[in-house]
Amino acid sequence: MTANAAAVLKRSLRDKPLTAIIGAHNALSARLAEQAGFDGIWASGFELSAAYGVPDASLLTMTQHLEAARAMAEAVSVPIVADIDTGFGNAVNVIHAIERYEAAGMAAVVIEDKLFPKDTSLLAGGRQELVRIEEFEGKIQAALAARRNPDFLIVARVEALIAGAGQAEAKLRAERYEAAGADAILIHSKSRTPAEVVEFVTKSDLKVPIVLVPTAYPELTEEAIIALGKVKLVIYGNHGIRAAVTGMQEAFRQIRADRGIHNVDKQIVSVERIFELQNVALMKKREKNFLR
Ligand code: SPV
Ligand code: MG
Repeated sequence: MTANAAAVLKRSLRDKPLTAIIGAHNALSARLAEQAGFDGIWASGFELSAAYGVPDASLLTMTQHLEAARAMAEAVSVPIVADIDTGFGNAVNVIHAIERYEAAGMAAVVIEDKLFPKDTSLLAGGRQELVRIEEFEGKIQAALAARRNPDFLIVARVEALIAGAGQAEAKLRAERYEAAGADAILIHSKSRTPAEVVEFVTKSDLKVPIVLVPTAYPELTEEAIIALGKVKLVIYGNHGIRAAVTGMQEAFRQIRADRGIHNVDKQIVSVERIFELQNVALMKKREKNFLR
């Protein structure tokens, strides 16, 4: 964990053309993301829900997500952006959440403007109910009032495009959330092409940085995002859990097909690599110094 992860993230957003973070669901996946060179970790509600084998629909508690995010923060030195969904209820719940996520060493939180309990954004036919703008302004202001470190970023996530409410509603909400004090605006879309977010970004008068999650429109590369000019943060939402499933599915299938582990053993990482990821070397050093 870095002493001031929030300041590190803030500096990255200011100085880099684009900051790129990726979803993780535990300390190990966060560590792999850091080693791969990402600027930070997205403590994804979707990934954690999937890891528990439940829908991403406000079923996990705040404590479950907070503990997973804390474990990630303890395992890496890059900043963690915590996905706190709708803030787990109303503005009072938001204050409770901000106090705890900030104390746990997060650099930022993203709060989305949907009704609690939410449904996951990318689900075809999902239940996408937007909260009233005034209520969400209150939640943003509650988050701002609750944070202790002014560098701790409060990102407002606009779900109007996800809900099918159109560009005008998305623009209105983004502007109102910026005026309420949000440090950045995440515009989410489940459109299979980037056209919808590109229209939003190019017509935007926002002064605060824009955040994209290009899961549904994967052809939008970082180069193309930088060319848009106003986007400072890209979040690769769920590739950690999808890659994990790809890997485990194939390895497990192979072991069953082979009725043994003789083939799979050469195809997966060694036990030594896992020791490395567990930081066993550090434990050995401590043993040497302190075991008497
Ligand atoms: C998440 O990763 O939990 C997100 C991104 O919120 S999405 O699943 O695309 O809504
Ligand atoms: Mg989420």
